[in-house]
Amino acid sequence: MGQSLAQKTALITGITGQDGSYLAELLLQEGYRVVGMTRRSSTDVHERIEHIVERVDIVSGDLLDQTSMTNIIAQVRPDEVYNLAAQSFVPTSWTQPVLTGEFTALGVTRVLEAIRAIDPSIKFYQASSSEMFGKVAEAPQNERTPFYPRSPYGVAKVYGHWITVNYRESYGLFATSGISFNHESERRAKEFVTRKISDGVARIKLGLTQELRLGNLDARRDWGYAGDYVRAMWLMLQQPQPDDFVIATGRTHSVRDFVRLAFASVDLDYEKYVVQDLRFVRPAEVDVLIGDASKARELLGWQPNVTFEELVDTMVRADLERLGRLVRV
Ligand code: NAP
Ligand code: G4F
Repeated sequence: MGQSLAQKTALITGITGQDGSYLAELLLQEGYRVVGMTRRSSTDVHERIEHIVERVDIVSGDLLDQTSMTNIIAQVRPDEVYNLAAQSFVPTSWTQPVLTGEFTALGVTRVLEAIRAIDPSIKFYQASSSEMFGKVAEAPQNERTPFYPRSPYGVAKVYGHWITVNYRESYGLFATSGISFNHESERRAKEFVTRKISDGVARIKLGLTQELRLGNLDARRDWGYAGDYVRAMWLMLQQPQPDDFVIATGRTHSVRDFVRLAFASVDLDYEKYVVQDLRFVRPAEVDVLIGDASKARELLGWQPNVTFEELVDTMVRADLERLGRLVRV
């Protein structure tokens, strides 16, 4: 792929994931050369980036493998690295705690070490998480709220956050941590609760199934739209100084609210279809999250554009359309 002198290069780890796909689209629009790191797989994992795969460069590497990370940074020589790759599903972190620590915690150090060794002027973004607040010390949560993670995933993200801060302070790296609250879209993997609900509602509406089995309906989250959140990630790396930023909508809703609205959007009553299933209840729960993104609003000029109601509706419509096509075939 040809590159002009002024063109910036961004490396995205986790480009095949939800956020990676939206961020790649945004950076292409902004004129970047986009390089995406993918790990070896025996199946095609490019579904979310199929529409842009001709416009990005794909390199093969793994957060578990220091050599691959160092070689990629040396070969690509990015201006900016967005570290989005992780084992990101909270329940899996209880069944695979060591692997989660390797990917989600130590993986961050491997990327930072590669940057430090090859070119410390490369800007680095770490995808930190509101799961770090866990059993929350205050509401709403901001950049100064203490962490109290409630899952091996949350613990691993706390490590990833602090190693980012530490490399900023120890070596002067431009290392920024974005503490994002939950963000969703029609590209969300189906095991996460919002997509599980939108997919389930569409299946029930189309007569493909009769029930939706869920865990704790009372948990509350600050849910936003993924497309809005990747814009914040990019803005963070355009600042004069590296820093930490909370990205959130400032509104919280229960899983039950999401369910009720999703069923209502297709004129169904959720109480007739939702079955509580203890298999989906967690050993330790994060009961309520709500973020205060004032710093991002003031310094980045960032604010979310998509409301909770729009998000629910968009996700249900997208699943109805997708499954409707399959049913018609
Ligand atoms: P996602 O859809 O689960 O994507 C995760 C990505 O990481 C995938 O591309 C996956 O590749 C890649 N990956 C996993 N293990 C890897 C490894 N060992 N080496 C290289 N790549 C690996 O997650 P997401 O929702 O886009 O989230 C992006 C990041 O933000 C994650 O770090 C997540 O923890 C964090 N975060 C997300 C949210 C949210 O609400 N979405 C909120 C806060 C923080 P494969 O396709 O090969 O599996
Ligand atoms: O959709 P979830 O699985 O997301 P969770 O655990 O909040 O984590 C997501 O957001 C984090 C940011 O805060 C990210 F860091 C992380 O990578 C991920 O993207 O669950 C949301 C809530 C939980 O309280 C869960 O107990 O929904 C509740 N829930 C109820 N029934 C369910 C279910 N969750 C899932 N996945 N499946 C259920 O059947």
